[in-house]
Order: sequence, then structure tokens, then C-alpha cells
Amino acid sequence: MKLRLFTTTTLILIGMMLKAQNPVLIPGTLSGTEFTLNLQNATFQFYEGINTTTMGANGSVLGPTLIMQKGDFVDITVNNDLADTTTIHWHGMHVSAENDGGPHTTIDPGGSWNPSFTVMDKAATYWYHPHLHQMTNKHVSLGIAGFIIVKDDEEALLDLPRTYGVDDFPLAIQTKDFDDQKQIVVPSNSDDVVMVNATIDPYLDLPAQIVRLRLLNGSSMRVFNIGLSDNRTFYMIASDGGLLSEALPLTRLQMGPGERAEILLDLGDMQGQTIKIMSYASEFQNGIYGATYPGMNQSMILDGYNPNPLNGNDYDIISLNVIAPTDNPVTSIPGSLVTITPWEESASNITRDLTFSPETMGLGQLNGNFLINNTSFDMDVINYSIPLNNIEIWSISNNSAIAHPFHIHDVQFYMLDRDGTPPLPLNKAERTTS
Ligand SMILES: [Cu+2]
Repeated sequence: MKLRLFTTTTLILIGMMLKAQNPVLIPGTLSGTEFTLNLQNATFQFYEGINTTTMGANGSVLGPTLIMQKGDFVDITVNNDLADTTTIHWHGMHVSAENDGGPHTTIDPGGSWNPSFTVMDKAATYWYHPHLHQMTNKHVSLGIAGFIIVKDDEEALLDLPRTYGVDDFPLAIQTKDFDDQKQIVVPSNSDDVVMVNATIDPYLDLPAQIVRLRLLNGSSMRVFNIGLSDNRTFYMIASDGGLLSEALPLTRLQMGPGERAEILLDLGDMQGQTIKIMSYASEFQNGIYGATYPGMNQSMILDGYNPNPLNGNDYDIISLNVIAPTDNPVTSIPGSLVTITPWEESASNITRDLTFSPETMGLGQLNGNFLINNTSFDMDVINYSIPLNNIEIWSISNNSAIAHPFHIHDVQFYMLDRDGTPPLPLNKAERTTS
């Protein structure tokens, strides 16, 4: 009898550990044309009862979702109440350098920054984060990151879910490394805790209908291989730069750091059930941060990388509990979305070759810096001066042993080919990235 009791208790405990415990935090929203962000030092309880030192915008961690309308002239005040100098960058948006919060546009401790610009971007999911030179990782890892949702007339015409927090959810997927006192370690290659919107072991209740998820890989280095636990098809409708021409059915979606994707899930027949968003990292080839080995050569070392249960294994990102549908739900996946007219290749003015390489070759290369065209980033050097409205072909080669994400401030791009092969449908979805 005692043994049975013990057994039952053990099973209940295991059951509790497997069940997602925490309702995912949904950031509040700010909308209109005037926005204020107050950057602050704070503490946040990632773990119940334990205060972790963090940074946040208008709160203890992350920041409010900024909802902007294409064509609006927006005026933003960023107050820096941190002890550190920092910047805030509107990642993915078409914004002039002085308003874009790159490493040169610093805000001193106690200072303010007041960018303003016309929103020229298509409806899509963008994000903001600090971008101080060599401090970006620290400030983002400690907590500052927020979504920007741009809306436009084209998107408004489509029968898509768009009620924030009801059938349209932003999900920032991040991994962090915590020390024994549950403080965030940064920099670190030992990020073994997965969170969504700063919530560890999260769940989200979703209505039994078509729902829209705005996924952001907000991690510093980790790549995710997004899929659903029952391997059901989901539908990608937008990449970093806007809506695709049609909904793209997928069972896997690889997302690099900084990347966003909007997906639709059809949960119409699922009420009462639970599925999970997973990262199927066991499917990664080596040479990706998140694979069993981070370098293409298995002898290559990345300090702190192994052992880590996330590397090369499949793991849960968030549990989705399907609840009753809302009134007037969206019930079908739209076919065509928007018309996209890529620039003509023949219209390009110049081809530039950019080659990534490690600063030092050899088995230790992953621990070192990386270069573009054998050149390191220099705050005082302008590498290219590009005439406004130039159409350019950039040919990107990776001569290092690890995959790198790539993005350009201010501008979006279309993909012509990958290793000489025209884009597959998924790669076409990468047509714009930033
Ligand atoms: Cu950026």
C-alpha cells in the first residue's frame, strides 16, 4: 500500500513537471503616433520567489508592443534610466540612420532620444532592441526587447486574425543562461533555458479557430527549427518584410536570431486538446548554433556549448491549449495574400561580394571574432556609401564553419538564389529579411 502511494505520488509529480505551468506573458500595447519608452533597471521573477536582475522598457522585462500604421508620422521618446549608455534600434524598419538607433546613436544614462519618421514599411512584425556596440547582447539578454506591429490597408482587406491577445499573439522565443542564484549570465554559450515572452515553461490558451502567431527569435545566437508536436501543417503568411503572396504550408520553419515570421494555425477541430510548438533541433546538420556540434567540423570547440540539452535535441517551446472559439472567428486559411513585384535583376547597378570568415582559422575559430571581407566592424569607418535608391546585388559567402544570420539595417531584399539554385518556396519566403 505504501509502495502504491509512493508510486502514485511520483507519477503525479512527473505529470506536474511535464505540464506547462505558467500562462505566457502578453506584452501590453501602445498605439497612435506618439510613443514613450522608459528603459529601466529592474528585477523580474522568471522563477517564482526569486528576483532576477533585469532591464526592461516601461516595465521589468521586455517592452510594450508598438502598433503603428503605415504612412503615419511617428514621434518616439526613449528615456534612458539605465546606468549604461545604450541605443534602441527599430529592427527591420525602413528608417534613416539617425532615427534608426544603431550603434552610433547612443543615449547616455539619464538622457533621452527623440527619433521621428514616417512609417514606410509594409504590414509585418518588426521588433526593437538595444544596439550599443559590443553591449547589444548584454542589454537584450537582460531583458530589453519589444515587438512592433505595422498595419496597412493591404493587410486590412484580408480575412486574417488581427485581434491582439485574442486570435493574434506575439511570441518572442528566447534562450538564456542562469547561474545558481538564477541571475542571467551574459555573454554565455550555455543558454539552456527556453522562454516565450519572458515566461519559462509557458502555456497559451488559443480559441478553436484560425489563429495568428507572430514569432520572433529574440535569442542572441540560437537557431530554432519550429514545428508542432503533432507535426501538423501550419501556414506561413509573412516573413521579416511583409506578407507573402500566398499562405505557405509548412511543417518546419528554421528561424535565425532576429528573424520574425507570422504563421496561421488551424485549430478548428482541436477544442479541448493541447499541442506544443517545438524546436526540432535534432534535425539540424552540424554547423548551426543549436545542432549537436556548433561547427561543421566536429572537433571544433565553442566554449560552454556542450553539454546542453537543447543542442541537437528536440524540445518544447510553448504548450497551446485549445479552448472555445470566439464570436465571429476566422475559419479558413486565405489563399492568395498580396501581390509582390520583385525588382528586375537586370536593373541592378552593382554587384558586391561579401565573404564571412573567422578572424583566426582552425579548430578554435568559433570562439573568435568573425569578419566580412577580412575586415572587422569599426565605429569610425564607412565601408560602403550607397546612392539612394540604388538597386544592388549582394553576393554573400560564408567561409566560416558556423552558420550566420545576416541582415541589413534600413533596407529589405529579395533573394535571387542560394548556392546557385533559385529559391525554393520557403527560401522565397525569405525574399525579404532584415
Ligand atoms: Cu537591425
